[in-house]
Order: sequence, then structure tokens, then C-alpha cells
Amino acid sequence: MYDLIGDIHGHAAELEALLVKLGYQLDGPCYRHESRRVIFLGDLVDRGPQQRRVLEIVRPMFESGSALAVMGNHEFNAIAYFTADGEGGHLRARNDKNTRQHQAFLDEFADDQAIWADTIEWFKNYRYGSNWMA
Ligand SMILES: [Mn+2]
Repeated sequence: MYDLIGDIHGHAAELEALLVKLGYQLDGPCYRHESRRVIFLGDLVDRGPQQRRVLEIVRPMFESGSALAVMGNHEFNAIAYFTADGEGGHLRARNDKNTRQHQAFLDEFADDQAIWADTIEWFKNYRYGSNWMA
């Protein structure tokens, strides 16, 4: 059985409250349910106040097979904003509008570029996780 959760947009407290309400329990760093899994429907990030915390919740669930995930347009944009275009710019232009949309995410990674890069790499691959058909 699956629980479908979309558009978390950095609201980690609400996500944790929802998981608990659905019967998921923390097992180390990972929320699990004995008979259910989550399918995250995209837009984990942008806007909300705790975007890194959302990823700290979702990623262990994904990597342990407790959740599946598909990419949202906000993850797609995050990848493009990060990725150089080979001509001195980026695949998503770093103009005022695009930067403003993404600012809350960027602020949370400002002190740790390596974790930003690692997060982007995960966004690029997470829909293809080996647990997809498990
Ligand atoms: Mn959305």
C-alpha cells in the first residue's frame, strides 16, 4: 500500500506530523511503516523554512526502500540552476527572478557547497533508484 505525498516545499514539521499521523515511526534516521510506503510526488524544495530537513527525512526513506520519489519541477529547476551550460552561464539562468524563486533553498546551502552539490546529484538520480520496482 502506498501513501502519495506531493508539494512539501520545505515544510518539514508538517511532513513529520503527516508521517506520524499515517502510522510511520522513526527507526534511526528513517521513517518506516510495517506495511506501507510513500511515493513522494515532487517539489520537496523551494519556499518553505526547512528544506534541508525535508531532504534529511525523504532521502533515508528513499534509500532504504521506505519511499519512492518522482522529480518535481522545483527539483528540475534546482538541477538546472546549479549546472553550468559550458558557455559561462547555467542551464537555468541565474537572473533576479529565478534566484528569488530559489533563494530559500540557496540560503540553506550557503555554508556548505559540497552538500549542495551532493543534493543536486541525488536529485538527478533519485527517480531511478534501484528500489523503484522492489
Ligand atoms: Mn509545487
